[in-house]
Amino acid sequence: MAQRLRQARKLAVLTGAGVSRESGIPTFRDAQTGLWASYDPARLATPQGFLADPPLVWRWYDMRRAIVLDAQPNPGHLALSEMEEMIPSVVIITQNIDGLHARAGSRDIIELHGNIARYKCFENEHPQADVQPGLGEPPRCSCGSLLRPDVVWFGENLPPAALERAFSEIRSAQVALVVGTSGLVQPAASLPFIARHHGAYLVEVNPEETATTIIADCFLQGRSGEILPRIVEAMRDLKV
Ligand code: BJW
Repeated sequence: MAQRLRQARKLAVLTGAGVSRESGIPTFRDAQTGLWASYDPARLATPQGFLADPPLVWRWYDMRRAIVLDAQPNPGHLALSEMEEMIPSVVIITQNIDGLHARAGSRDIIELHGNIARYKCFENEHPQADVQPGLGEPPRCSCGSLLRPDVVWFGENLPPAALERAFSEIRSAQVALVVGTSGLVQPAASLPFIARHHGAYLVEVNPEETATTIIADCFLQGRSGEILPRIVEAMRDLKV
């Protein structure tokens, strides 16, 4: 497996919440500690939920933004950025909104579900910078619409350019590495299947089996903060 990675000209990495778990950021679907165990996604992560109670949703994202700002990239994020030293093209396709891949030094990142540090207005998607923290409710854009975090909620389309590029990169990768995602949310969940269909060698890293495991060529069971640095170490020991 390390040899496959070492010889790849292009590596596409699909990441989910699990890669940031060891940075102290909760995942969504863990039965005990996942966000959806104590919060209702229909009220907090849909456009309808936002319109029903804008301050509730605004405060929930403020709380999560504070966690993200406090967090540091973990050895898993760092190992992925180190792979760039050994593979000519590494693209990170992430469902995460926390910005930790960029802070770990990865240079080519496709954010499928947006970024919690950015804001836009609800009606017209006007981007908005410099929003004060702790307002308690969403301020308004100059067009009059309420501001919201620039993330993708259920029922919303993913940013078209990001999605198009993700499909294209995954089709042309020799190796696809799927890390810390349950593989339950579409369309991101279809990317590993497309990679496999186009002949990529598929490696999955996760403590649990997922919807992707059945098609993986190699399933490495464990935490990404432990497994990914070991992969990098094994790659460094190999000659190409
Ligand atoms: C570790 C670890 C460690 C733990 N190391 N690993 C029916 C069928 C098919 C599709 C649909 C359907 N009904 C509706 C849909 C569409 C819907 C969808 O897929 N729903 C499914 C839930 C059924 N998708 C959408 O709505 C998307 N838009 C879309 O499709 O547009 C077209 C359309 C429109 C209208 C109707 C139909 C189609 C948009 C999806 C947006 C998802 N948004 C969220 C919130 C983002 C903002 C925020 O953060 O608040 O994105 S939801 C949440 O799930 C978040 C994540 O990015 C996403 C994926 O979760 P992820 O990352 O996989 O996390 P978990 O918690 O699920 O898994 C964590 C994993 O880590 C686990 O496997 C652990 O084992 C592992 N782990 N510790 C490594 N240390």
